[in-house]
Formats: sequence, C-alpha cells, structure tokens
Amino acid sequence: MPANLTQQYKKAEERYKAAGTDDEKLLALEEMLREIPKHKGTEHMQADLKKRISKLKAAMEGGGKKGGAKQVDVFHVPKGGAGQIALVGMPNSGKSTILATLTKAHVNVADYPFATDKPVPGMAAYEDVKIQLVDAPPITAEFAPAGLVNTYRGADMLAIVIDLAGEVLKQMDVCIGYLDSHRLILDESLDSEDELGNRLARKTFVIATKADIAPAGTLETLKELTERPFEYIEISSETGDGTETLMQRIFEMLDVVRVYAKKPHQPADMTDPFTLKRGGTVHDLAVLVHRELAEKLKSARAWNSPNIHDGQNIPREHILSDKEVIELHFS
Ligand SMILES: Nc1nc2c(ncn2[C@@H]2O[C@H](COP(=O)(O)OP(=O)(O)O)[C@@H](O)[C@H]2O)c(=O)[nH]1
Ligand SMILES: [Mg+2]
Repeated sequence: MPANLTQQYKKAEERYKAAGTDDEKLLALEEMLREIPKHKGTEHMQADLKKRISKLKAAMEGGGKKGGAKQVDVFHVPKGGAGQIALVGMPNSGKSTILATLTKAHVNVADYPFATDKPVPGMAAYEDVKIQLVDAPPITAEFAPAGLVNTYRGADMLAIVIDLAGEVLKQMDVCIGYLDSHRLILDESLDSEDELGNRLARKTFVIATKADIAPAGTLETLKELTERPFEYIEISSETGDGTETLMQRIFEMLDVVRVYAKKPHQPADMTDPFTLKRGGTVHDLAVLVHRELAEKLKSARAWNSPNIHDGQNIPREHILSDKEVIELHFS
C-alpha cells in the first residue's frame, strides 16, 4: 500500500534533515509522527518514528552513553533569576560592557574583536528583582560558533546589541540574518502554539548602545530602515544613561510578578521576592516555596493586594499580582 505522505509530512521531514540541534530534531520527528497518515501502509514508519523519538529523548536526558563522561555544553547557560536575556551582536558592539556595567560578572571588555568566546552569565537587578543577562561570543556575516544557537534557544528573550557609533544597518542586517537563519525571532503574528518556528523562537528587542558617542539621528535612521517591529532601548554604558529604563522594560517584557512569601507569625522577607509568570496562582507560589509541601497547602492570606483587605484569606486559585505579600499555611 502506498504511504501517500502529505505535504506537511514532507516539510517536517525536510526540517528533520536540516536540524542543527537535538531540540529541532525532536520537534521535527514529533511533527512527522503527527502528520503521517495513520493506516496499515504506514504502520512500519509510525513504529520507526516512535522508536527514533524515544531514542533521541533518552539521549537528550541521559547525556549519551551509559558510564561515559557526560558532555558539558559550554553554550548551555543554566537559568537564574526572574528571566534570562541573551545578548546578540557583532564584535565590539558593546555586549561585554553591558554585563560589566549592570552585573558583577567578570567579562572581558576589550577594543579588539572576539574577546569573548563563550557565553558568560551575570545577574542584573531591577529594584529587588534579579534578572540574568548573558554575554555571548560575537557573530559576523561570515561566522558564528555552531553551538551558540543553544544559548539563544535556552534564553527567555534575546537582545540585539547595536553600536550606535558604528555601521548600524550592517550590524542589524547581520544580527537579523543570523537569528532568522535559526528561526529565533518570535513572529507574534503567528499565534499557533505548535507552529515549529514559533516554539523555538524568542521575543527579541534591541539595545542601541554607545549613545554618548553616536552621531545625532542614528537611532531614528536605524528604526526607519529596519522592517521589523522591534522595541528599541537606547543606552550608554559609559554614562549610564538609559540603563534604568532598560532594566525596567526587561522586567515588564518578562511579564512576571514578584511576590513576598511570609511565614505565619513572622514578618515577610521583603528583600528576596519569588517571581512567577503573570497569571500564576497561590498554588504555583506554594510549589516554588516548597515543592513537596505544595499539595498540603491548607490556607493562605494576602497583604498589599488590589481589592483585598490586608490579612484576608485567599483561595489557592487566587491569581497573584506584583508586590503582594502571601502567607502560606501548610498542614
Ligand atoms: N563610549 C562608549 N564606549 C563603549 C560603550 N560600550 C562599550 N564601549 C567600548 O566599546 C568597545 C567594545 O566593547 P565590548 O563590550 O568589549 O564589545 P563586545 O565585543 O560586544 O563585547 C570597548 O572599548 C568599550 O569600552 C558605551 O556605551 N560608550
Ligand atoms: Mg565581548
């Protein structure tokens, strides 16, 4: 019996063959399995796809052969803080200086290219919220490290760093070209959840830096000639201008709320909030505070909440808002 494969299946298969990372391979295989016509003639192929999916998953989780040394991917940056923002840019655009200015990370700031050869994370702050920034090796029209795509896929958002005192259009071209070739820029007009490209893509904005030495009007020209609806944030790492706005906008774009957890009969810890995706509930907070105890959450009370009296009882479905103080009672 002929398999009668659909166009969608063939496209997914092409994506599988072109995949550069395990993540991409897995998504493509899963799509092939979804798209394959389900009849007797394809039973063999279906079984084969399932086998390949579980093998790949095992390899991704186990890090390869049993007993063998686990491979460390230097391009994978473990997440910390309320969100992770990875910087994208050409050599000398000012990426490392952003980390040096806003975090305590030890980065190599240098006026020669390729001073950074692997991603370096650092913790920046917006008010009392910690936000992770990741300095990254530069990209050029000719070259980007092969593993770098893993850094960007792992991040929550991407920031294209443009040196306003340099060739801005060329920099933008190279950055967009690189990100597009890996389908990393989120196309918010496509809202279908399982559209492959969108699932792998990340929200992207622009940090226009070196404003202190930029010729007047450069940013306006760049905005006008870039046919993407990016948000632009202008800063100078030299003078500090714009860096507060940068952190505020990053916090807002991450779309998280911060919540102060309080133990009964004790004051709340107002220095180190938990952060949750907007829409998160008291139950989600309980999981963050104590995963094992979360199911034993008996009751909760709230302070500093809109529309709720201080100290009032709230249900576990209560949706948290920014700066609420929540007292959790576990049984
Ligand atoms: N005037 C000025 N110079 C900057 C600014 N940011 C970075 N630089 C300089 O630009 C050069 C390249 O910066 P660096 O952060 O190493 O670039 P990277 O290659 O993108 O990491 C260094 O000499 C920095 O001192 C800025 O906001 N203003
Ligand atoms: Mg650098």
